[in-house]
Amino acid sequence: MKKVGIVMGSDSDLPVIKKATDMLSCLGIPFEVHVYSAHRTPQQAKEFACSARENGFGVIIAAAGMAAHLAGAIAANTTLPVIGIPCKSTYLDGIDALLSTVQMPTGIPVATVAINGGANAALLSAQILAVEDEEIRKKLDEKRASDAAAVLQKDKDIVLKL
Ligand code: RP5
Repeated sequence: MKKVGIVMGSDSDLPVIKKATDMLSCLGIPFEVHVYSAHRTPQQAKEFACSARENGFGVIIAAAGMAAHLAGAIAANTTLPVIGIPCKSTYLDGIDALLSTVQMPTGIPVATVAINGGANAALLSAQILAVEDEEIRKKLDEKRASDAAAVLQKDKDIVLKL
């Protein structure tokens, strides 16, 4: 099974990444996590991206806040799909990172999830791997069914309560 590569710009992004690793663990998908910054350690970020395919990764998640260039910098150095997570930092409520991540110029796409959207980044990475992996597809189908059952139970509960 291909691995998911997860890169965060700073260890201060870890709470967002934890949502992604928890989801991937639930789905039984292997992953590897690194701290590489597009600004502070650009060489390491580039080397990770350049070697990601030969190192067994099928998709990369990149999380960063503020002037968030990490996902774009990773995407510039690989043709693997890259999912960007804009992280909310102290100022501007994460809008800065959202716009920096989503507004990629033509030619180097980054699939951007919501601000702090770690869980959805993991689910999207799983869906990408599921194109070629039946085992992951089944797990995603099971998860959709159990999520729907949980909502239907909430509906029953609220009808009884109110
Ligand atoms: C970004 O700057 C990181 O991804 C982080 O979200 C933000 C702040 O980094 P620290 O100052 O907390 O290391 O590069």
